Amino acid sequence: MSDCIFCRIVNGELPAEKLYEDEHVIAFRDINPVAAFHALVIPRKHIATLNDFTAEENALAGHLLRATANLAREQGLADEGYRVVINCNEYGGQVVYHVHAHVLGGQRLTGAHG
Ligand code: DGP
Repeated sequence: MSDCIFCRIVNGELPAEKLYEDEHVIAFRDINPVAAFHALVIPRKHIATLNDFTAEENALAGHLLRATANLAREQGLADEGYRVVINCNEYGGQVVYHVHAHVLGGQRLTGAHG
């Protein structure tokens, strides 16, 4: 989708500090970090929200989750711990409608929801 910010990052039309990419997903630093480490992991394919994954996309959903864990490990966060958040729709605080997993870490995170 040409009007989607994250599709434009996928296509290379917008810059991003990429930390990982493969055939199916890209990880890059959040432009507005709320933790010492804050990255986003997104599918290359435009899927608007967590609600929109289909059964045919089970493998992609699993790959996205595994990629978040691999990123956290590569960034040295795995042992101390980190948080993965997927905001969904308005009440969930979703702003960018291209599904993404926030990976937060590098510090002790307070409360269940930060
Ligand atoms: P959410 O509220 O879950 O939709 O979070 C969207 C996140 O996307 C928010 O933390 C800021 C980040 N973001 C928005 N636009 C850009 C951008 O152009 N580049 C990068 N790197 N991050 C962005």
